[in-house]
Amino acid sequence: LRHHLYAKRNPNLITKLKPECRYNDILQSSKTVGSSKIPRNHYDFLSNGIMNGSYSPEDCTPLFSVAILVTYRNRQSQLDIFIPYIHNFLRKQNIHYKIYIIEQQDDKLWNKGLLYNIGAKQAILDKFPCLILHDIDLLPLDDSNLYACLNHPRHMSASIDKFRFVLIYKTLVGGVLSIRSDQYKELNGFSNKFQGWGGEDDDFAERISKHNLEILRFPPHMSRYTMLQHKQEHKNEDRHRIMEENKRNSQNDGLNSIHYEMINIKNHRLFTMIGVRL
Ligand code: BGN
Repeated sequence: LRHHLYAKRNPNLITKLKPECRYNDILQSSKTVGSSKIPRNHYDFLSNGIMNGSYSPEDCTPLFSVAILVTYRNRQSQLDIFIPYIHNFLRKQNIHYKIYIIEQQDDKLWNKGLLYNIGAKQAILDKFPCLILHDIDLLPLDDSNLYACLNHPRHMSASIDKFRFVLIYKTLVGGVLSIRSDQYKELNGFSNKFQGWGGEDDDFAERISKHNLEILRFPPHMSRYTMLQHKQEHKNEDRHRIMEENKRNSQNDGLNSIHYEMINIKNHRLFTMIGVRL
């Protein structure tokens, strides 16, 4: 997988003259995170270097700039677990990252594909070269699962406890997926037509293969996640039909055809919340 590694900084990130961060031994570098250095000021201590959901390592120049996109509605208890967990996990990785929560603020059917398109549009505007599409109920278990893009999309959550750590089918891309921003644009993002649970990720896998991209995976032990418990969402009964329809036409349905009402973009310390009505 090494030759697939795709490194690109966010040009907006001002980098001082610092050595490049190292990635070949993440476990080793993670030991240095809890150093006993006295924080420069109280605010640094409070924020641990995180601001507006964004973090960049202090002692080295990161090679990777990554936007983490999390779609969300009405799962406060999961957000409360996910946010601190993921910051602790990611701070050990020596990457520059920012967490976007895209919240559907209406009572219409859940539309995850459209929410991802909205988040991707913002992250691309913010010059992030790499997107990680992340379910809020999945927590990564292995520090070597690098949150960065490779030269092909990577399904990062192949091994989930809920599925007894077994990949349930080969083309699954749901859960956690990394993809370069230029490739996301090339695929025209997700279909906006899937309302309710299921199917939008399988449709996205179709788009990936249509554009001759592969789905990469790290070895299973590096791709382990634990899933937070919740009740099953209402399934979309139309999902098979829409998938069949989309096989014939995906050019006009996706990132280039999103309709929504932007409510606000709110900067919290630990994440940036994009509130929308669909
Ligand atoms: C599949 C769902 C995915 C979901 C996985 C894992 C469908 C589409 C059928 C045409 N696909 O069955 O959306 O991510 O299970 O839960 O329902």
